[in-house]
Amino acid sequence: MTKRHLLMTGPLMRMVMQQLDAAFEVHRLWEAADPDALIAEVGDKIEAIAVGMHSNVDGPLMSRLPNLKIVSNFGVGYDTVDAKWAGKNGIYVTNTPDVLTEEVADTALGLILSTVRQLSESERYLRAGRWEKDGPFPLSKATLRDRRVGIIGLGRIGKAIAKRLDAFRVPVVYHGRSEQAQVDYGYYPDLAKMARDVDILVNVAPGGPATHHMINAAILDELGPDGILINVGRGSVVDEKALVAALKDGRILSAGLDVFESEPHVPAELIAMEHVVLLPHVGSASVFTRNQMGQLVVDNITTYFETGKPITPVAETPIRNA
Ligand code: NAP
Ligand code: 8YV
Repeated sequence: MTKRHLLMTGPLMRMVMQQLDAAFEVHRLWEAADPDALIAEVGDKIEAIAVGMHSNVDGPLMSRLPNLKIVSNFGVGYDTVDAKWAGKNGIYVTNTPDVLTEEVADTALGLILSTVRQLSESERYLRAGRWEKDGPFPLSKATLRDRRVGIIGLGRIGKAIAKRLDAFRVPVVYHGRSEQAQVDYGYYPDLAKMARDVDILVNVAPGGPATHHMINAAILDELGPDGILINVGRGSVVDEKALVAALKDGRILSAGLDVFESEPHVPAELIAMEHVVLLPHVGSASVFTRNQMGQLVVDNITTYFETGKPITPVAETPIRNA
């Protein structure tokens, strides 16, 4: 039986590549000496794309693939795929929701605790032999006691973070584009007002033009000198230059970041700051969770070709029968 043709824009997990290689004629764009020539040669045969966060799948690329039916994205965030263009042109886009929710919420809590209680900094102190040489690590400036958390983006992951904070007896409020039904947490339609009223801002909103630099100098000033910013959403949501300035000037206390504006680049000024906590985008990065994400990338494509409908299409995707 002849295999359908699939374009892979960059390397994915081995278990994903193995399964896709077995089921499809896979074209590896990043390995092509001339990617443009590869698209010109096989573009009209391509029916599916498998993509990670490493590359953009935009209108100009998709318009060169006239038989494209599905773009399967590794990750719940799909800001690197032009889903609006795909939807308008009858192409499914899928992501990997739910299977990573608890893992990312765990990471967010780890970042909150580590930042508030300066745990990374105190570990570096111990490893440098300073406990023995200089005495006890200084008391942490902050505590989780008497803090309020404001979550930007109370979606799947935001709710899982809030649930964990409930157990810690830390009050939670949230900001989003609209108030949610059946949610007891206080809603702030105005992000600046929420930033003024809370001590910790946690961003779990997606990337993209609508949220670009939503957390800017003015929002950080509202958060104030005791305030802490946690970002597990997307780096593009935070104006990184404004954040560095606010941290340097002591206009906010600290930050715990898993995502950055130009990954894997992290500004040297942030790296030089002892009191901030910086993670290399590991929110979902356990073998257990990444395997589930990878399987969903494969299953979305194979299920689409078997049934005409993928498992987890994104909101912009038109539901239609193949
Ligand atoms: P989700 O269920 O769709 O939640 C996203 C939330 O963001 C929604 O509550 C939505 O609320 C809010 N939102 C969307 N656009 C907004 C805007 N313009 N302004 C304010 N709020 C907005 O998605 P999820 O599964 O929780 O994932 C959320 C994001 O986390 C992903 O998109 C991804 O960027 C990030 N993520 C990061 C990692 C990591 O490794 N660090 C891992 C997984 C996910 P409204 O619709 O009411 O506005
Ligand atoms: C992944 C993520 O690290 O799901 C997301 O949106 O940011 C993470 O789970 C990323 O997608 C891997 O490429």
